[in-house]
Amino acid sequence: MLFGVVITLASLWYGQNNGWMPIAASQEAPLVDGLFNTMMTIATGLFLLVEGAIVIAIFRFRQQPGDNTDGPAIEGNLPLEILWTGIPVVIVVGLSIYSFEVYNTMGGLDPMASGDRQVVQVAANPDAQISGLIPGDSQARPDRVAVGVGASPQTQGQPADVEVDVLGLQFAWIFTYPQSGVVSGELHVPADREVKLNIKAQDVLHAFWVPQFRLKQDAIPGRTVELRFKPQIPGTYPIVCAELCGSYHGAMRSQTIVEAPEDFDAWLQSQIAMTEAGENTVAMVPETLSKTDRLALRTADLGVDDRTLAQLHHTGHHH
Ligand SMILES: [Cu+2]
Repeated sequence: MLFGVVITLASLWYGQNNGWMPIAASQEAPLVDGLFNTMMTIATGLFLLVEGAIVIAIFRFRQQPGDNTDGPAIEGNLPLEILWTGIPVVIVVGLSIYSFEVYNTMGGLDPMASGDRQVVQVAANPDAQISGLIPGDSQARPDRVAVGVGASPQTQGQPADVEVDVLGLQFAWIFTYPQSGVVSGELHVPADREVKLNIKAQDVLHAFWVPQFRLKQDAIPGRTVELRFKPQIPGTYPIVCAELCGSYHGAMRSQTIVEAPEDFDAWLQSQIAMTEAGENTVAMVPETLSKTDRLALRTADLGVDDRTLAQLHHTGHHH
Protein backbone atom coordinates (compact mmCIF):
# COMPACT_ATOMS: atom_id res chain seq x y z
CA MET A 1 0.00 0.00 0.00
CA LEU A 2 2.76 2.40 1.01
CA PHE A 3 4.81 1.41 -2.08
CA GLY A 4 1.76 2.06 -4.26
CA VAL A 5 1.25 5.55 -2.85
CA VAL A 6 4.97 6.41 -3.17
CA ILE A 7 5.17 5.11 -6.78
CA THR A 8 1.98 6.97 -7.77
CA LEU A 9 3.15 10.26 -6.26
CA ALA A 10 6.65 9.93 -7.77
CA SER A 11 5.16 9.13 -11.21
CA LEU A 12 2.74 12.06 -11.10
CA TRP A 13 5.54 14.43 -10.08
CA TYR A 14 8.00 13.24 -12.76
CA GLY A 15 5.26 13.23 -15.42
CA GLN A 16 4.75 16.96 -14.86
CA ASN A 17 8.40 17.87 -14.23
CA ASN A 18 10.36 15.75 -16.72
CA GLY A 19 11.74 18.80 -18.58
CA TRP A 20 12.31 16.83 -21.78
CA MET A 21 10.47 19.24 -24.05
CA PRO A 22 11.75 22.62 -25.33
CA ILE A 23 9.68 25.77 -24.76
CA ALA A 24 6.02 25.44 -25.84
CA ALA A 25 5.71 28.34 -28.29
CA SER A 26 2.39 27.63 -30.03
CA GLN A 27 -1.21 27.28 -28.96
CA GLU A 28 -1.08 23.61 -30.04
CA ALA A 29 2.05 22.76 -28.03
CA PRO A 30 0.40 22.33 -24.57
CA LEU A 31 -1.98 19.72 -26.06
CA VAL A 32 0.95 17.60 -27.21
CA ASP A 33 2.74 18.16 -23.90
CA GLY A 34 -0.34 16.99 -22.00
CA LEU A 35 -0.28 13.71 -23.93
CA PHE A 36 3.50 13.38 -23.56
CA ASN A 37 3.39 14.05 -19.81
CA THR A 38 0.62 11.46 -19.40
CA MET A 39 2.77 8.89 -21.18
CA MET A 40 5.76 9.87 -19.03
CA THR A 41 3.63 9.41 -15.89
CA ILE A 42 2.56 5.90 -16.94
CA ALA A 43 6.08 4.97 -18.06
CA THR A 44 7.59 6.19 -14.77
CA GLY A 45 5.05 4.16 -12.77
CA LEU A 46 5.75 1.01 -14.79
CA PHE A 47 9.51 1.55 -14.54
CA LEU A 48 9.44 1.96 -10.75
CA LEU A 49 7.08 -1.02 -10.36
CA VAL A 50 9.10 -3.42 -12.54
CA GLU A 51 12.57 -2.28 -11.43
CA GLY A 52 11.43 -2.12 -7.79
CA ALA A 53 10.15 -5.72 -7.97
CA ILE A 54 13.47 -6.85 -9.46
CA VAL A 55 15.54 -5.08 -6.77
CA ILE A 56 13.35 -6.49 -3.96
CA ALA A 57 13.58 -10.02 -5.47
CA ILE A 58 17.36 -9.78 -5.77
CA PHE A 59 17.76 -9.15 -2.03
CA ARG A 60 14.80 -11.00 -0.52
CA PHE A 61 14.80 -14.19 -2.57
CA ARG A 62 18.49 -14.60 -3.33
CA GLN A 63 20.02 -18.08 -3.06
CA GLN A 64 21.21 -18.91 0.46
CA PRO A 65 24.65 -20.58 0.88
CA GLY A 66 24.30 -24.37 0.58
CA ASP A 67 20.77 -24.22 -0.86
CA ASN A 68 20.91 -26.08 -4.19
CA THR A 69 17.18 -26.88 -4.49
CA ASP A 70 14.98 -25.66 -7.37
CA GLY A 71 12.38 -22.98 -6.84
CA PRO A 72 8.73 -24.08 -6.54
CA ALA A 73 7.19 -25.04 -9.92
CA ILE A 74 4.30 -22.58 -10.51
CA GLU A 75 2.29 -23.05 -13.69
CA GLY A 76 -0.37 -20.59 -14.73
CA ASN A 77 -2.16 -17.98 -12.69
CA LEU A 78 -5.41 -16.84 -14.29
CA PRO A 79 -6.07 -13.71 -12.17
CA LEU A 80 -2.47 -12.55 -12.73
CA GLU A 81 -2.74 -13.13 -16.49
CA ILE A 82 -6.03 -11.22 -16.67
CA LEU A 83 -4.39 -8.38 -14.72
CA TRP A 84 -1.28 -8.08 -16.91
CA THR A 85 -3.35 -8.24 -20.08
CA GLY A 86 -6.09 -5.92 -18.84
CA ILE A 87 -3.84 -3.11 -17.59
CA PRO A 88 -1.94 -2.66 -20.92
CA VAL A 89 -5.24 -2.82 -22.86
CA VAL A 90 -6.72 -0.03 -20.73
CA ILE A 91 -3.51 2.05 -21.09
CA VAL A 92 -3.22 1.61 -24.88
CA VAL A 93 -6.93 2.22 -25.60
CA GLY A 94 -6.93 5.25 -23.28
CA LEU A 95 -3.84 6.76 -24.95
CA SER A 96 -5.36 6.11 -28.41
CA ILE A 97 -8.53 8.02 -27.53
CA TYR A 98 -6.53 10.81 -25.87
CA SER A 99 -4.13 11.23 -28.84
CA PHE A 100 -7.01 11.14 -31.33
CA GLU A 101 -8.71 13.89 -29.33
CA VAL A 102 -5.50 15.99 -29.37
CA TYR A 103 -5.17 15.51 -33.15
CA ASN A 104 -8.80 16.55 -33.67
CA THR A 105 -8.46 19.62 -31.43
CA MET A 106 -5.37 20.71 -33.42
CA GLY A 107 -7.34 20.49 -36.69
CA GLY A 108 -6.03 17.14 -37.96
CA LEU A 109 -9.48 16.03 -39.06
CA ASP A 110 -10.33 19.18 -41.06
CA PRO A 111 -11.06 17.80 -44.57
CA MET A 112 -10.11 21.17 -46.11
CA ALA A 113 -6.55 20.72 -44.92
CA SER A 114 -5.47 18.38 -47.71
CA GLY A 115 -5.53 21.19 -50.29
CA ASP A 116 -7.08 18.60 -52.60
CA ARG A 117 -10.00 19.90 -54.71
CA GLN A 118 -11.78 16.54 -54.77
CA VAL A 119 -11.75 16.14 -51.02
CA VAL A 120 -12.93 19.74 -50.61
CA GLN A 121 -15.89 19.11 -52.94
CA VAL A 122 -16.80 15.84 -51.27
CA ALA A 123 -16.72 17.54 -47.88
CA ALA A 124 -18.64 20.65 -48.89
CA ASN A 125 -21.33 19.11 -51.06
CA PRO A 126 -23.38 16.07 -49.95
CA ASP A 127 -24.39 15.39 -53.58
CA ALA A 128 -20.74 15.14 -54.59
CA GLN A 129 -20.25 12.54 -51.90
CA ILE A 130 -23.01 10.41 -53.42
CA SER A 131 -21.68 10.82 -56.97
CA GLY A 132 -18.23 9.94 -55.65
CA LEU A 133 -19.52 6.52 -54.72
CA ILE A 134 -20.57 5.75 -58.31
CA PRO A 135 -17.87 3.53 -59.87
CA GLY A 136 -16.02 5.15 -62.76
CA ASP A 137 -16.85 8.70 -61.66
CA SER A 138 -13.57 10.52 -62.11
CA GLN A 139 -14.83 13.84 -60.67
CA ALA A 140 -14.82 12.77 -57.04
CA ARG A 141 -11.96 10.78 -55.52
CA PRO A 142 -13.23 9.50 -52.17
CA ASP A 143 -10.15 7.28 -51.86
CA ARG A 144 -7.96 10.31 -51.11
CA VAL A 145 -8.07 11.12 -47.44
CA ALA A 146 -7.28 14.50 -45.94
CA VAL A 147 -3.71 15.03 -44.79
CA GLY A 148 -2.30 17.93 -42.86
CA VAL A 149 -3.43 19.96 -39.89
CA GLY A 150 -6.19 22.40 -40.78
CA ALA A 151 -8.52 24.62 -38.83
CA SER A 152 -9.51 23.48 -35.35
CA PRO A 153 -13.20 22.67 -34.80
CA GLN A 154 -13.58 26.21 -33.34
CA THR A 155 -12.02 28.04 -36.31
CA GLN A 156 -13.31 25.83 -39.14
CA GLY A 157 -14.58 27.87 -42.08
CA GLN A 158 -12.72 31.00 -40.97
CA PRO A 159 -9.73 32.15 -43.02
CA ALA A 160 -6.33 32.30 -41.31
CA ASP A 161 -4.81 35.71 -40.50
CA VAL A 162 -1.55 35.04 -42.35
CA GLU A 163 -0.94 32.63 -45.20
CA VAL A 164 2.54 31.50 -46.28
CA ASP A 165 3.49 29.19 -49.15
CA VAL A 166 6.28 26.84 -48.04
CA LEU A 167 8.43 25.04 -50.59
CA GLY A 168 10.79 22.28 -49.51
CA LEU A 169 13.57 21.38 -51.92
CA GLN A 170 16.98 19.71 -51.77
CA PHE A 171 18.20 21.28 -49.46
CA ALA A 172 16.38 24.41 -48.35
CA TRP A 173 13.06 25.90 -47.35
CA ILE A 174 11.63 28.85 -49.31
CA PHE A 175 8.81 30.91 -47.85
CA THR A 176 6.54 33.04 -50.08
CA TYR A 177 3.95 35.47 -48.73
CA PRO A 178 1.30 35.25 -51.48
CA GLN A 179 -0.50 38.53 -50.67
CA SER A 180 2.67 40.62 -51.06
CA GLY A 181 4.93 38.40 -53.17
CA VAL A 182 7.69 38.58 -50.55
CA VAL A 183 10.13 35.65 -50.71
CA SER A 184 12.25 34.72 -47.71
CA GLY A 185 14.60 32.01 -46.51
CA GLU A 186 13.24 32.41 -42.97
CA LEU A 187 9.67 32.11 -41.77
CA HIS A 188 8.43 35.25 -40.01
CA VAL A 189 5.05 34.89 -38.29
CA PRO A 190 3.08 37.18 -35.97
CA ALA A 191 2.36 36.01 -32.41
CA ASP A 192 -1.26 35.28 -31.42
CA ARG A 193 -2.47 35.15 -35.02
CA GLU A 194 -3.73 32.15 -36.99
CA VAL A 195 -1.04 31.12 -39.47
CA LYS A 196 -1.71 28.82 -42.41
CA LEU A 197 1.20 27.21 -44.23
CA ASN A 198 0.65 25.71 -47.69
CA ILE A 199 3.43 23.15 -47.80
CA LYS A 200 4.79 21.72 -51.05
CA ALA A 201 7.87 19.76 -52.08
CA GLN A 202 9.73 20.39 -55.31
CA ASP A 203 11.61 17.10 -55.59
CA VAL A 204 11.36 14.47 -52.87
CA LEU A 205 9.60 14.04 -49.54
CA HIS A 206 10.66 16.53 -46.86
CA ALA A 207 9.10 17.25 -43.47
CA PHE A 208 8.55 20.68 -41.94
CA TRP A 209 9.24 20.46 -38.21
CA VAL A 210 9.41 23.13 -35.50
CA PRO A 211 9.98 21.32 -32.17
CA GLN A 212 8.89 24.39 -30.15
CA PHE A 213 5.52 24.39 -31.95
CA ARG A 214 5.21 20.56 -31.50
CA LEU A 215 4.19 20.44 -35.17
CA LYS A 216 5.60 18.28 -37.92
CA GLN A 217 4.16 17.94 -41.41
CA ASP A 218 5.34 16.03 -44.48
CA ALA A 219 6.02 18.04 -47.64
CA ILE A 220 4.79 15.88 -50.51
CA PRO A 221 5.68 16.36 -54.21
CA GLY A 222 2.55 17.01 -56.29
CA ARG A 223 0.34 17.92 -53.36
CA THR A 224 -0.25 20.96 -51.20
CA VAL A 225 -0.63 20.17 -47.53
CA GLU A 226 -1.94 22.63 -45.00
CA LEU A 227 -0.46 23.24 -41.58
CA ARG A 228 -2.46 25.68 -39.51
CA PHE A 229 -1.41 26.85 -36.06
CA LYS A 230 -1.17 29.83 -33.74
CA PRO A 231 2.35 30.83 -32.64
CA GLN A 232 2.28 32.43 -29.20
CA ILE A 233 5.66 33.12 -27.65
CA PRO A 234 7.95 35.52 -29.55
CA GLY A 235 11.38 34.08 -30.27
CA THR A 236 13.56 32.42 -32.88
CA TYR A 237 13.05 28.69 -33.29
CA PRO A 238 14.68 26.13 -35.60
CA ILE A 239 12.92 24.69 -38.65
CA VAL A 240 14.24 21.19 -39.22
CA CYS A 241 13.70 18.86 -42.17
CA ALA A 242 12.53 15.67 -40.47
CA GLU A 243 12.45 13.37 -43.49
CA LEU A 244 15.71 11.91 -44.84
CA CYS A 245 15.80 13.63 -48.24
CA GLY A 246 19.34 13.23 -49.58
CA SER A 247 23.03 13.83 -48.88
CA TYR A 248 22.61 17.24 -47.24
CA HIS A 249 19.37 16.43 -45.37
CA GLY A 250 21.10 17.24 -42.08
CA ALA A 251 21.88 20.76 -43.31
CA MET A 252 18.30 21.44 -44.42
CA ARG A 253 17.51 23.86 -41.64
CA SER A 254 16.11 27.32 -41.36
CA GLN A 255 14.47 29.30 -38.59
CA THR A 256 11.12 30.77 -37.74
CA ILE A 257 10.86 34.15 -36.08
CA VAL A 258 7.74 34.69 -33.99
CA GLU A 259 7.34 38.39 -33.33
CA ALA A 260 4.73 40.88 -32.13
CA PRO A 261 2.20 41.64 -34.93
CA GLU A 262 3.52 45.21 -35.35
CA ASP A 263 7.12 43.91 -35.69
CA PHE A 264 5.90 41.35 -38.22
CA ASP A 265 4.17 44.08 -40.25
CA ALA A 266 7.34 46.20 -40.14
CA TRP A 267 9.42 43.24 -41.37
CA LEU A 268 6.94 42.54 -44.19
CA GLN A 269 7.01 46.21 -45.27
CA SER A 270 10.82 46.23 -45.29
CA GLN A 271 10.82 43.07 -47.41
CA ILE A 272 8.31 44.59 -49.85
CA ALA A 273 10.53 47.67 -50.16
CA MET A 274 13.60 45.46 -50.74
CA THR A 275 11.80 43.41 -53.38
CA GLU A 276 10.74 46.57 -55.20
CA ALA A 277 14.30 47.90 -55.07
CA GLY A 278 15.57 44.58 -56.49
CA GLU A 279 17.73 43.90 -53.46
CA ASN A 280 16.13 40.61 -52.48
CA THR A 281 18.72 38.02 -53.46
CA VAL A 282 16.38 35.10 -52.78
CA ALA A 283 14.08 36.38 -55.53
CA MET A 284 16.95 36.79 -58.01
CA VAL A 285 16.52 34.71 -61.17
CA PRO A 286 19.75 32.70 -61.62
CA GLU A 287 19.23 32.37 -65.42
CA THR A 288 19.96 36.07 -65.89
CA LEU A 289 23.41 35.74 -64.29
CA SER A 290 26.66 34.58 -65.85
CA LYS A 291 27.91 31.09 -65.04
CA THR A 292 30.55 32.44 -62.64
CA ASP A 293 28.03 34.65 -60.82
CA ARG A 294 25.64 31.74 -60.45
CA LEU A 295 28.40 29.58 -58.96
CA ALA A 296 29.49 32.46 -56.72
CA LEU A 297 25.99 32.54 -55.19
CA ARG A 298 26.35 28.91 -54.20
CA THR A 299 29.98 28.94 -53.11
CA ALA A 300 30.08 32.16 -51.08
CA ASP A 301 29.48 30.19 -47.85
CA LEU A 302 32.29 27.74 -48.67
CA GLY A 303 34.96 30.43 -48.67
CA VAL A 304 35.45 30.12 -52.44
CA ASP A 305 35.77 33.55 -54.06
CA ASP A 306 35.39 34.81 -57.63
CA ARG A 307 39.11 34.50 -58.37
CA THR A 308 39.20 30.82 -57.40
CA LEU A 309 36.19 30.18 -59.61
CA ALA A 310 37.74 32.05 -62.52
CA GLN A 311 40.90 29.94 -62.18
CA LEU A 312 38.86 26.75 -62.10
CA HIS A 313 37.07 27.80 -65.28
CA HIS A 314 40.39 28.67 -66.91
CA THR A 315 41.92 25.27 -66.06
CA GLY A 316 38.77 23.48 -67.19
CA HIS A 317 38.85 25.00 -70.65
CA HIS A 318 42.42 23.94 -71.37
CA HIS A 319 42.19 20.26 -70.41
CU1 LIG B 1 14.53 17.72 -46.66
